Amino acid sequence: MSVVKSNLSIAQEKRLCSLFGHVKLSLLFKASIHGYKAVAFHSRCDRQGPTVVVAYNNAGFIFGAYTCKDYLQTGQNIADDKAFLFSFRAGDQNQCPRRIPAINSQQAFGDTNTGPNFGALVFLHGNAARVDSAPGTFYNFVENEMHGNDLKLTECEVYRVEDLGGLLEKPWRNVNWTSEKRKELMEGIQTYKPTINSVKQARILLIGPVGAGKSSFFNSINSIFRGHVTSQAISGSAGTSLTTQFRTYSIKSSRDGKPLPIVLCDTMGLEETTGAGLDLDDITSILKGHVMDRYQFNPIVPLQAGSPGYRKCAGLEDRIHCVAYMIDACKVTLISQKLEEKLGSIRRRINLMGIPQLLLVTKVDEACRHVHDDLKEIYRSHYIERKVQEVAARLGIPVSCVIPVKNYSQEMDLDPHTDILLLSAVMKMLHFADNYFDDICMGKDEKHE
Ligand SMILES: Nc1nc2c(ncn2[C@@H]2O[C@H](COP(=O)(O)OP(=O)(O)OP(=O)(O)O)[C@@H](O)[C@H]2O)c(=O)[nH]1
Ligand SMILES: [Mg+2]
Repeated sequence: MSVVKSNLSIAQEKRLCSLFGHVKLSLLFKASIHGYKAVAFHSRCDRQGPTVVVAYNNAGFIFGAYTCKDYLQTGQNIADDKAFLFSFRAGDQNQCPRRIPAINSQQAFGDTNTGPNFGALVFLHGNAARVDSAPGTFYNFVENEMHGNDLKLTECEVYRVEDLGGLLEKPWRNVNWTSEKRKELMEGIQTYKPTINSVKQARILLIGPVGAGKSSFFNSINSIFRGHVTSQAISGSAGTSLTTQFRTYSIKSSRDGKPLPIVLCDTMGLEETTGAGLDLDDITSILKGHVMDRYQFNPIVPLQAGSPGYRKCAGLEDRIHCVAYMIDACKVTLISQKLEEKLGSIRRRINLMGIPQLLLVTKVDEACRHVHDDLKEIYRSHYIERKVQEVAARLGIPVSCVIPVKNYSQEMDLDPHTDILLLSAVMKMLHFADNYFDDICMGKDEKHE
């Protein structure tokens, strides 16, 4: 699955966004990839909430249409007082985009089975790389100013428009951002002891879609204890999972220090299609401690008992004591139904085994500009709060078990605020692992009674 890239330059995206305020654009449809066909547009853009069509032509115009309503192919004219057409010259940085509201907001667009149909502009007209232009129908404009009379499209994209909102008056969780807190968290992790003597290290399994930041999370925690940014685990972006081996990472408390009482287990990314990405049966084997470090995942054939990489006699110390799901904050809304179902089956299986689970929402810096500018605003960001609630509801995990974090990705130096969020997440993992150990002890006690 290759990544579909936007045609907009950063400067052009900024100019487009200036029409909306504080929003985030996510590319849903790109005609040169998905086809200049109405049916291809509808299959990707129906029921997506607020969207903007962005068309390009050889005359150098970027023009299109926004609606805050769903495309549903009802055959009706749709009322939308927020809808508008827009246009700007691709190369002219100083020109403010033109914004043209509907003549009558009761008729903003025709919800037909054609391409996006705003009356005066119908994109993908005749299932081709064309726009039909008829000013006076729903919208009025001068054709030369809208598209330079060039109706042949060189590209046509549709983006979901997400309102990022502003900042809450009060944070919805309180964080102590002091250097004392950072030190306390590091010491808390260094001195942690599982409540069961036979287990020396709590094993935490990281599971999540491709590119969610699983390997980066290990790299980030490792960096904090090393005292500088490191990247032992391979991380980056590719269509499929970069991590193809099961890795159990021990972390030293400093460069020459003792191993910490925690092992982070990194896995291959989940994919929505069967036979791709991490397999449910392999997850079960990992949970039970049967999968050895550096086992090469094979999405087609799960690990079999007796195969190389299979640990036959797995003890409690080999098992997983807490599972941490990782989801990219920018992709929460884009999680497909299939992936949601896959995550649901994984969750049900882990629930049956009584292993505590929490969820880390990564890339908060990419998802929200306020957080990008100042990480301390993380619990005041409307957008992050909404994403946490949305992902909690979709995966059936209580909001109290969802932690937003930022991994180290391009930074050269450590940042104390980034560390505090990451270390707090590790602390929570250790508390959850304790719950698992307590449960096992109670089970034993009950058997003895
Ligand atoms: N801005 C930002 N980038 C991040 C964050 N976490 C990870 N990344 C970037 O996202 C990309 C994917 O991260 P990985 O850690 O490789 O993701 P993964 O879940 O291990 O992916 P696979 O192994 O391919 O399944 C990398 O380019 C990281 O630098 C984050 O919190 N913020
Ligand atoms: Mg990885």
